[in-house]
Amino acid sequence: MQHQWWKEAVVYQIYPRSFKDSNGDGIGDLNGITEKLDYLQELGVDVIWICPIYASPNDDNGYDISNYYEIMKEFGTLQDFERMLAEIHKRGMRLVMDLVVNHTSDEHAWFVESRKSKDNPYRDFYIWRPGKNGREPNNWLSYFSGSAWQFDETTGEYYLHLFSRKQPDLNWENDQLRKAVYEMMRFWLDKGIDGFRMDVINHISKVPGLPDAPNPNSQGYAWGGEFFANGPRVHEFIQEMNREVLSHYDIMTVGETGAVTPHDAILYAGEDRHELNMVFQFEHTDLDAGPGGKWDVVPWKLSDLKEVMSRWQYELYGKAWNSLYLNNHDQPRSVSRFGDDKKYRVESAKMLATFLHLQQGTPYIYQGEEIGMTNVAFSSIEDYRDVEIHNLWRERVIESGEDPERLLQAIHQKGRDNARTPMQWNAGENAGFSTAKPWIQVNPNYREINVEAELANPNSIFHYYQQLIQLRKQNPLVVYGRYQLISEEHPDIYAYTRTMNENVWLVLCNFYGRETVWEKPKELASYQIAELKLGNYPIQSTHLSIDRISLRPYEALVLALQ
Ligand code: TEU
Ligand code: CA
Repeated sequence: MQHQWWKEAVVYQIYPRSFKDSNGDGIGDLNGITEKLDYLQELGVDVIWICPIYASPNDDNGYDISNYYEIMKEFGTLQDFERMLAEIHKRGMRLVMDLVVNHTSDEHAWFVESRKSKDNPYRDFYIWRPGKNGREPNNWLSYFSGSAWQFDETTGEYYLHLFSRKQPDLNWENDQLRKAVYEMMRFWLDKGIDGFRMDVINHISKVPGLPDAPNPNSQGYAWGGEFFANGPRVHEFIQEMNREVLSHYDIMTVGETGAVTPHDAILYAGEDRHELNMVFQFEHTDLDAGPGGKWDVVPWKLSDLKEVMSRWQYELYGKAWNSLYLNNHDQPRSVSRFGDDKKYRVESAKMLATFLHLQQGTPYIYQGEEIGMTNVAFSSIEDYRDVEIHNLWRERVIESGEDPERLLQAIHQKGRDNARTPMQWNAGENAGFSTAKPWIQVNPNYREINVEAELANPNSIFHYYQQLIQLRKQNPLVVYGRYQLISEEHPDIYAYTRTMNENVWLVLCNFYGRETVWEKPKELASYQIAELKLGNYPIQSTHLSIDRISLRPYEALVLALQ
């Protein structure tokens, strides 16, 4: 297996709008990030991935870009950007930017031109079709509720938008469009950035003819994923991008790819494929979705989590590299979802971190995860800001009369705004995020959960993450060792080993708030004792017998076998 810096790195994801406001307008910004770089350096992360900071009308908080060459006004200037980048590099860290090229904003100059007339030179930069039998060109659903098509009066045709109406899909079949994207990528890479996280990059190639999807709902719409995820020309396009742009720089790339299997991931990120370095898969974040989809929330099962994570570990081993994440700006907070955000918040946050960071792959920490930030439960829909949530509400409650309380409950569990409340820096006004009223309310638990309190407490979650990161830096086994699930049938414990040369480490994670016992399985019969490398409870001895280990609520242990 090739050694690479991006395999050894730990990535920290910043959602700039909610990270730190430096100028008192209630919105996080680039100078706010620069102010907090020492904090990130103290945590020990190597790479910072910043969600989109380009000019945008913010229908989807920057994922709707109106100018790829400008910084969003609320976030600062190009000069602020250059200073931030220089300060990141000065601290030995690297910067990965978001690349959003499946769609632009409808306010992007290309789209403004494109919608003007059928023979405009930019017409074909987007996906335009005439209606069919007085309806949309096909029956595809948008990710953000309703049809994926919007009628445009000027030319009497519809344009495709897999996301919001203000996010028209780009037409990657057009060579000029692809060239323009590559040129824009070079602009940022030539400024010295260190890579891209590529938004829904596996959606850029649509099946020609844009066929109707099967199994329409009562309104006639259906999920068309099979016609736009991992489409016919996607690998050709990414290989072209690699040849034209990526291969000329020492960078890291990660594709955001919903609806991928390990087999697909090897095609995107295989060591010999000349495409991307790794992808984000979504199988583990789909475990609490019922037959009705994301908002039909069901309890997830530990046995499923073992199956999914292990399958990704086994199938990618030696072929492609895993990315490891439990939350991001689109997902609920991991401690609320997979741990216990009340009685055992600290223990379970540390356990989840151990579980994730000791697997093979590049770990991603989402802002606030390192202090155990939790989901939020706003009592009114008015307090939410996310376009996905508001479209859902309009469709289900306003238009279809569904029970608002039930939907609000699902939003409390799964809504993207759970991850977007302001970073909790201290117990002061607005959690130290801003001197003004923040664009979205602070989670009321900021008085107990905040960075200042974490830094002051040697046993905090923050300090545990620091230790985990150091463990990775000091032990190549943590990066490159081979993964093996063990004690598969254990109902409470997720257990696995990592092996490199003659060294074997054992990771034990109790996923529940009760004591449980682990007994050594026969494949480890030749080991009797272990050295404790890390644990989330205070332990007196440095060595322990591994025949039978009793684990406290949410206890996690990392043991080097002897
Ligand atoms: O997300 C793409 C995506 O498919 C999901 O994670 C999506 O946000 C979720 O399923 C909605 O339920 C990316 C970005 O991460 C997200 O923030 C953007 O809204 C989206 O693309 C459009 O750019
Ligand atoms: Ca600001």
